[in-house]
Amino acid sequence: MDLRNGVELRSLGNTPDEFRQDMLSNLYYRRGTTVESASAQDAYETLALTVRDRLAERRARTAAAQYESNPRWVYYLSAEYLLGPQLEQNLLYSGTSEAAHKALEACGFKPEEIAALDVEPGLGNGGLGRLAACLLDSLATLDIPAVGYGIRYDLGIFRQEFQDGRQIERPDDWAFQGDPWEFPAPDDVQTVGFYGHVDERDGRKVWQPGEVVLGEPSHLLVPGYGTTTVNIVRLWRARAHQASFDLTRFSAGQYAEAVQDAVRAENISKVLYPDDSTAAGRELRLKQQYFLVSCSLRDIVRRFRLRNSDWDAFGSKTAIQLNDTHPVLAIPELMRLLVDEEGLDWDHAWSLVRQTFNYTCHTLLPEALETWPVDMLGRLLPRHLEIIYLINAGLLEEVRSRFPGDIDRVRRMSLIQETPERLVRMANLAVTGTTMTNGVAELHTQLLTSTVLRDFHDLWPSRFANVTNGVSPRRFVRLASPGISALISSGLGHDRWLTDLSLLSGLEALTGDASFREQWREVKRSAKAALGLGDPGALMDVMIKRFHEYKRQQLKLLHVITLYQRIKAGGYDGVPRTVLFGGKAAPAYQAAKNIIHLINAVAAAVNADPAAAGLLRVAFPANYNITLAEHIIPAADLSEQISMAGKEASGTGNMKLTLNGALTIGTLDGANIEIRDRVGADNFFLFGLDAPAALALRSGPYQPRDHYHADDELRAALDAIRSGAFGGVGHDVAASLLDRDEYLTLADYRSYVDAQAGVDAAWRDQDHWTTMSILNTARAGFFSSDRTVTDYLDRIWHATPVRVEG
Ligand code: CR1
Repeated sequence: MDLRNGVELRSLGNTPDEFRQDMLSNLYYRRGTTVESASAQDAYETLALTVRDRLAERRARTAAAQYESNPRWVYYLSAEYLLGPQLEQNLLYSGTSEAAHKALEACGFKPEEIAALDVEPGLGNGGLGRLAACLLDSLATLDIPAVGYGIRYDLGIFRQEFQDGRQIERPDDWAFQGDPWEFPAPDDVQTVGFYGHVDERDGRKVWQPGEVVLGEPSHLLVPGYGTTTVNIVRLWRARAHQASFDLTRFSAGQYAEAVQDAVRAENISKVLYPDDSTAAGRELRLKQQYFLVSCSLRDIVRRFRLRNSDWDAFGSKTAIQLNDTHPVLAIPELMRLLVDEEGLDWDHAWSLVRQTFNYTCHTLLPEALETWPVDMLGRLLPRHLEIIYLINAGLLEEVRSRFPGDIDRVRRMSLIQETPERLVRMANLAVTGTTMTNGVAELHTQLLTSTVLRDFHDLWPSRFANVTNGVSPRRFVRLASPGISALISSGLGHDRWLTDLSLLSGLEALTGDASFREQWREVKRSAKAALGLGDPGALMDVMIKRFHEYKRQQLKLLHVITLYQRIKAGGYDGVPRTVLFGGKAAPAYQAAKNIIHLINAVAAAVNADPAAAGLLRVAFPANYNITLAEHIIPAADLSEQISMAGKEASGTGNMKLTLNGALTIGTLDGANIEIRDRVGADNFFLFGLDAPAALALRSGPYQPRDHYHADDELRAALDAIRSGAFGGVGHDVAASLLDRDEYLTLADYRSYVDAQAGVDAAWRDQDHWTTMSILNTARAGFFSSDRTVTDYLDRIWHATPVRVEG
């Protein structure tokens, strides 16, 4: 192949023989060992390198083609990525699964055992981090020149264990054995400043940082499916400057003191904050955010300069997406680079900045909209605070001229909250410093523009758009469900659905084919058998997501207790069910941890009771992550999407489950609404208050105890919890529901339990259930992240593909 300057690259072969040869040379030359003495870990790493080499070759072609065309780049800035296990993905995308299988066997290794050594980098918490990974997958698949930027945390999201039913958090040293997928790039190291003061020199502001830390990048390959394009995600790791090692103290035996500055520097990328949807107001987190932003922007500018010299072109060559507010300091940082370092005038710089950035909001919870104490921000980043004040002055001037005399509005929209504490409002800064702000589902965008960001929508209505989330069909259908995928492909007669998911609609015609229905049922059944949690004949009822009171795992639990009490009373008329929970709670979120503890206690009681055998079982495998999700999702019959309406921004697990033929029981919240619109009301179990009704009830004098008194089954379930039938933790959970019930669990209980009776009735007609299941898959093609990326391209990024010769 012809790269730049006519340099040729030898192409690697993909026959089993060639693959085996390359594996052997990697084993000898890069692992430094032999077949006879190779451990399973050696085999895994060697395999990974051999697959990686194939992708690296495509990466080289991609980089050359992208450089050549000098396109508009899409840069995705995200503090979190949940990339999932890399081996199976990279085998599939490089088309080497079979060759690898044969090569391993020829060397005496069991492919499944080797695959099990692949550790997923858990560099994110939940939906937002996984969405980032799905978008990168689709960007590459659609041949868009794109780079993801993030942080290479030493410790990812904690490993969850249960001890006496309680969640225990263990460190996740994911790269302990090294990470064979990573390419370190120490020569692209960046220097990041913190603290210090601002001087003025020749009329220009100069920030003199009081502390500097190095940002060392490495990248992972992000292959597209069915195309040559291989993009990258670049992750920054904090390194101490060598000057921060105090040799004098070390020589004097003061070992801890000698390294304390170095340790402080490297702590910046030490650990992922395990909070989901709550702002953690800690200085270290603010440092992480600035670290990501500063390293990434310098890298983006470096890349821009490879092909361009004129700053005027910057905005048209660069689209930077801010994934939630975590990277929003990029706005003042780019202003600082352009004005202080490059000498552009303020207005010119501001127009480039606004042209460059766009912002995605992922929440409706007011407590999740980040704010930072003015003092803290000003101490850590003195020049940035000045810049934020200047941006604010411009904003407030515009507000005053548009809405003269509306002092309240000025107060609400200011980038600075004044009372009770002075805080910088990052979401306000994000909307002000970007071209477009988007929500992640129709309802979410509508609620954003009518509530949380209403004032900004009043001022700049055309700056808002919706882009409904999506998921990668490669990861969450093809890799997660080889069985369903093979059946879909044989039913449709092709596998083009993997890159055009709307083609799933071809399955509708097959619902009339009894043998196809039978095969569909069989595939779902064997996925349940493979999961090994409960009888494969039972209805697999799945609730997998982070633990949060607004998501209402407690509602699902009340339903389980009600079923159990019906069994105990001899009045159970439901179908056999396995109820499966999966998910983590933020370590400091006690109410959510109580719910986990209580679920485990109820599971222990139910699973040990012979009366429940064959009727009800509760499974709660620990440490829910992408790897586990890929096993659970294909096995699910029922998808629990039961948040209080108006709280879940979108949800993406709901999409993954629908695509795998699970039927949803859900509220009219987030993307559930769009799922129901598409699969049809007859193929969806709806219950509960809608968003306006929930809001109305919440804003009045809501009395959860009224529901307790009015409903015998609800009362019995709560009494059991409260009395300690499932341990002391039940008391706290019951008290919180009876006294506050912030998320209207009791108000929705009866409607939910009745809808679950509808689920039982539907399950009894297996043939009809299968038809509904197929229809769910057939009609869910919209929820591909390829469609999501296409929407971002049309509405926000305005970037075009660069095709790479194969
Ligand atoms: C939202 O809670 C949404 C994802 C992706 C989550 C969820 O409803 O589907 O973002 N937010 O847009 C989140 O993870 C930390 O915040």
